[in-house]
Amino acid sequence: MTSNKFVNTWIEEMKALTTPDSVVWIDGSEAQIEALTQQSLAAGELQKLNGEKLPNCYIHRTAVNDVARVEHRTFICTRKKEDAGPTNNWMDPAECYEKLRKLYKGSMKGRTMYVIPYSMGIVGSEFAKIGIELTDSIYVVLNMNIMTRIGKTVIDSLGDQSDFVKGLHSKADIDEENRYICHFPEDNTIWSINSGYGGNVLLGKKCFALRIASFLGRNEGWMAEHMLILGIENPQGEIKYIAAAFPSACGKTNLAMLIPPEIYRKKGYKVWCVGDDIAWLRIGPDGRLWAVNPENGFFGVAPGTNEKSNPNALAATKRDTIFTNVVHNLDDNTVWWEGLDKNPPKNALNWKGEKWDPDSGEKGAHPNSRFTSKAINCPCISPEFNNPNGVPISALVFGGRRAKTAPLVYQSTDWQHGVFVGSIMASETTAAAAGAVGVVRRDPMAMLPFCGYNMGEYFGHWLEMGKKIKKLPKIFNVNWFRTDEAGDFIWPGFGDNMRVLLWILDRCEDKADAVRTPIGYVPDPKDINTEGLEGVTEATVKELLTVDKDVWKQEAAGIKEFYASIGDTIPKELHAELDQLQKNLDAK
Ligand code: OXD
Ligand code: MN
Repeated sequence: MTSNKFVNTWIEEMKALTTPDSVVWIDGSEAQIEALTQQSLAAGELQKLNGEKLPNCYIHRTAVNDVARVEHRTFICTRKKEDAGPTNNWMDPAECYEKLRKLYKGSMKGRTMYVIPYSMGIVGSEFAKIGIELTDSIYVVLNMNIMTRIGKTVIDSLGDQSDFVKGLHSKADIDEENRYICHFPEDNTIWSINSGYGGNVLLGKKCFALRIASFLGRNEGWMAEHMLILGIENPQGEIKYIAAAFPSACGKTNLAMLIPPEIYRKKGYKVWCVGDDIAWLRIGPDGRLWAVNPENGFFGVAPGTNEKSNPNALAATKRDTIFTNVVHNLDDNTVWWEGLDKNPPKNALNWKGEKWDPDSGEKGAHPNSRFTSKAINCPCISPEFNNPNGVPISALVFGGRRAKTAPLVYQSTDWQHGVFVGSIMASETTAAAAGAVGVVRRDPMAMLPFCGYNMGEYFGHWLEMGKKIKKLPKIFNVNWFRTDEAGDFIWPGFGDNMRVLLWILDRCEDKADAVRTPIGYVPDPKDINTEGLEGVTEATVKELLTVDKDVWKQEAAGIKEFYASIGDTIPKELHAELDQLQKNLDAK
C-alpha cells in the first residue's frame, strides 16, 4: 500500500520476528471493515447484537485475566533511567527489546498480521501525528477504526517520511506473566504483548496520544494532556472552551457530555463535547492555547452510564458500537451493565459469558467494562470536532475525588500557581486500572500513569509553556466528591456541575468576584447559582467551599513527601509555591 521504505523495512523486520501467515493492510474502506467484522463473528470473537435496537453493534469478552490497564507492567524505556523518572517503570531499551523479542518470536504464527495506518488528529492537520499499529487482533482493528482515523488517506499523507510511531501488538497467549506494554519514546516505538484489553492494545490512545505524545510535546513545544474538552454556548451563541483533567473514572466522560440543568437549557445554554479523554494543546498564531481531541471515538466505562448520568454517551452507544465485558441480555440480544437501569435482565450472560442471576449479588458487567463508540454519534458532539485548528481554551481545570480536602472549586492565583495546583492533584483509585480500589494516590495532572518522561521535567514543561502562551488560560481545581459526615456526596454533580463551570468562565472574563483563601480563590457562595437545586442552598455551597487549614496542613506534608519522591527535577518554582502555601496556612 505504500512505497515508503521506512514503513516497509520496519514491517519486514516485524514480520520476520512474529512470522504471521499473512499480512493484510487496513485501507479503512467500509467493505474491508465489514469483511473483518464477518470474520470476527465467525470466529466468535464478536457477537452481533439486536439489529433493530442496536444497529451495527457487537459484544466482545476479553480473557478474564485481561480486563484493565496494567500499570505495573507498563514501561518507559529511555536510554537513561532518570529520563523516565521515578514515577515510571523503566527498562533499558536494548534489554527490553531483547526480552520482548523472545516473546514476539513466532507469536503470529497461524495468524494474520494487520497493518493499521492511523492518524491521531485530523489527517494532514498541523496537530496530527501518524502511527502504524501491527496487530494480530481483528478486535483491535475494529476498535481502532472507531477510535482513530485509519486507512489509505493516512498512509498517503505520510508520503515517504519516517515520522510515524511504530506500534507492535500481539495477543500472543494473553499470558499475564508475560504481559508488557513498553514505550520507547526515543525510537517512536510501542510494543504491547499478551493483552487484548483496549487500554493496553489500542496503541493510539494512552500509549501514543499520551505517553509518546507527552515526550514529543516537550521536545516540540506543545502539550499532550489527559483532558476532556468541552464548549459552553451562552444564549448569545458565544462558545467558550474548557479543558479538564481528572484521574480515570472520576466522571470525565459525563462532564464532557454534560446536559445543562433545565434553568440553563431554557435560557438557551448548550454544552458541546470536543473530547472526553485526551487533549493536544498548541499555541496558536493568536497567542492563545488551542486544543484538539486527537481521537475519533469514545472508549467509555459502561457501568454507571445511564439516562441521568450521561444520556449523550448512552445515545452514542445505540449504534456502531463495540461493547466489551458487559452483560449480554439473551432475551432481546441487547446489553446491560450495573447502573444502566433498575431492570437487570433475568436471562443473561455475565461478562465472563456465564449464565448470570441478577439476584446472586455478583456483578454482571465487569466494573471496567467499556463501550467503543463513534464521536460523531454523540448528540452533543461539537461542530468544531473536525476543525483542524482545534478550539481556543479559556480555562484549564484539574479535579479529583477528595472526600474532605479540596473545595468544590478554587482558582489558582496565576499560571505558576496553577501548575502547582495540577501537580498536587490526588484521587482515590478506581477499577479502570488493575490493583487496589479506593486508595488515595497522587495523580499530578491525571498523568501519573501516562507521562512518558520524568514527572519533574513535565512540570517544568508546563512552566515553560506558561512563558510562551501570550494569552494564558486561567487554571482551576474542582472537586465534585466532597462528602458529609454520613459519607454521602454533598454536591449533586452531573449536569449541575455546569453551575461551577459558569463561575469559572465568569472568572475568565472578569465577571465574578472571588474570595482569597490560603489555597487560592474560591467563589463568593452567592455566585454559584443554586436556583432549581433541591436541598442545596447558599449555605451548602458555603460549606462546600470551606478550606480547612488543619486538613490542608496535612495535605502540605503529603505534597512535600510526594515532591521528595520525585526528587530534584521538581522545579524550584513549585517548591516556592509549596513554601507559600505553608506560609498561608500558618498565617493567622
Ligand atoms: C481511561 C483511563 O480513559 O483509564 O480508560 O484513563
Ligand atoms: Mn483516561
